[in-house]
Amino acid sequence: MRILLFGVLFCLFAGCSRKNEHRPNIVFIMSDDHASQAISAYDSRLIQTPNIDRIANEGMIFNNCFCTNSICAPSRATILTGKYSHRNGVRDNRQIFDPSQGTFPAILRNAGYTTAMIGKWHLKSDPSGFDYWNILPGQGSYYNPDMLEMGEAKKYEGYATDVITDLALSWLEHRDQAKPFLLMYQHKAPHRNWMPALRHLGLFRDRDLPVPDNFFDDYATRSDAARQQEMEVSRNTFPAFDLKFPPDPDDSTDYEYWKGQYRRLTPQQKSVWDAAYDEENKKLSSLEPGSKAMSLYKYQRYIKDYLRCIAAIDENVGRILAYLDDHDLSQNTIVIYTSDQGFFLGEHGWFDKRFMYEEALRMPLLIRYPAAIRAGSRDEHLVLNIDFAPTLLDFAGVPVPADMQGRSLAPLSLQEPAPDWRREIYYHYYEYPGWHMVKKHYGIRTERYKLIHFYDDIDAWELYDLRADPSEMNNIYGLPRSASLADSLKDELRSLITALGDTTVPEK
Ligand code: SGN
Ligand code: CA
Repeated sequence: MRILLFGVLFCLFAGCSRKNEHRPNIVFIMSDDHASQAISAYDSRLIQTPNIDRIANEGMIFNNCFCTNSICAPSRATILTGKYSHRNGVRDNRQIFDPSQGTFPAILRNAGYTTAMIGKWHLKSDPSGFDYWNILPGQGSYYNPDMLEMGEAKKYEGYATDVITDLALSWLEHRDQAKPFLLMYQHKAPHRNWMPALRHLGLFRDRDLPVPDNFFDDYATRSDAARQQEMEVSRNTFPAFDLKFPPDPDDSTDYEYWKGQYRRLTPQQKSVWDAAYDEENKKLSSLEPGSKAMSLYKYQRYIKDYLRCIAAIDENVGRILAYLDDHDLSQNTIVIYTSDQGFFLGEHGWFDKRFMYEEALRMPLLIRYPAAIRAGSRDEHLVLNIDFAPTLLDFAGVPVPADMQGRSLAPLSLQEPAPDWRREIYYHYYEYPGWHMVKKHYGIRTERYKLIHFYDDIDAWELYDLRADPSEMNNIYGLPRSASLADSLKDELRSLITALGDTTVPEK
């Protein structure tokens, strides 16, 4: 009896994890705006990402992971707290995160982990719950980035994706080895304005990438929300800043944005940069402004630079995985690869995210944990970014606070039965008016259907049958044949809003 009691107490205090007496280390890798269409483990039409894919091949790939509010700071606050935006207080990129509400890194640190946060943070308040932090201020820069190391401003020479990795490797090397560790290693790339590393400027030079079938979408059948956005590749990209076309001082907004980043390059970096884009820009003089050919050319420039940024992420993920291998850490370390949200890669003619449509709603999620997760496994359940915090606490054997709204993914990743897993997800986006002018909306997605309500200066519903119409080109809301479906989804949506306590939904 005494031995049993001792065993239980030992488990409680030593943090016995699920079937695992060694508390796992955690490397949480998050990039910014990395769509799953640009990870070859999900879709190999655009780019090969062998190092990121390794995490899936040696672990589990989640095919249906979604964010609850497709924008940066809100998703990050949700990941840290396990709570929806309406509960954690970060509904858009302007609100300041209050870390005193509890975050999974702080909880792990209290439970005996050594913790670090390196790279893009974007939550306005300083990181809290970390033994070490070194972050990009705000959005950060791609070249020779300024960083804040424990609050102290420093400038690092080099390319942000490489610099962040160097700092992460250095922290791993010098960490307190008596404790398990949590490393949050978070890239700026491939966020706008998609500036590649010099060594990748030649990638895709000799070929064009496939154009999405709905690049020239006319938004017929959709609500005005789809028509009135400002995120079209052909219309809303800045020629110099985004597309690296020759800068024009008369186009003052674009010129100032472009100069702000270009002037960060050293003279040597500028000469390699200019040579590469001068060569690519030769074609421009043959293209009529406003023509279809020009739109397609802009798309090629956008997607190539976006993917070039990902090439550097993939290489650097390879460096982290190699470090774990070389230091005998791979077996007992959970490695997660994700992104704060999805992104449009020309689908509907767009870049950016925000909409509840599939490309922006989806998040990549790959988890490797050889001590517990079977290599090459995949999961199709509907999982959310609110689930990340409970998952990591669960794997670490630490109790999950009752106010976290997500559920541990551990049973799914261990392929244990989960008959009561959620069958629908809830989403709410708020940042309007603002960048890209995506109207406020909330909605529900089941395995097959999606119902969205746009509100504020509009009152419009959209309904999609994702099985028949995976690209969401055909809004069936308002058709007689979908009336009862819409009614039952509305009922489910109302139940979700009540269950999740979202008092920010306007009364009608
Ligand atoms: C910047 C970008 C926007 C982007 C937001 C939010 N403009 O403002 O295109 O939507 O960030 O992105 S830029 O010209 O400054 O690049 S987020 O990922 O941080 O939410
Ligand atoms: Ca983002």
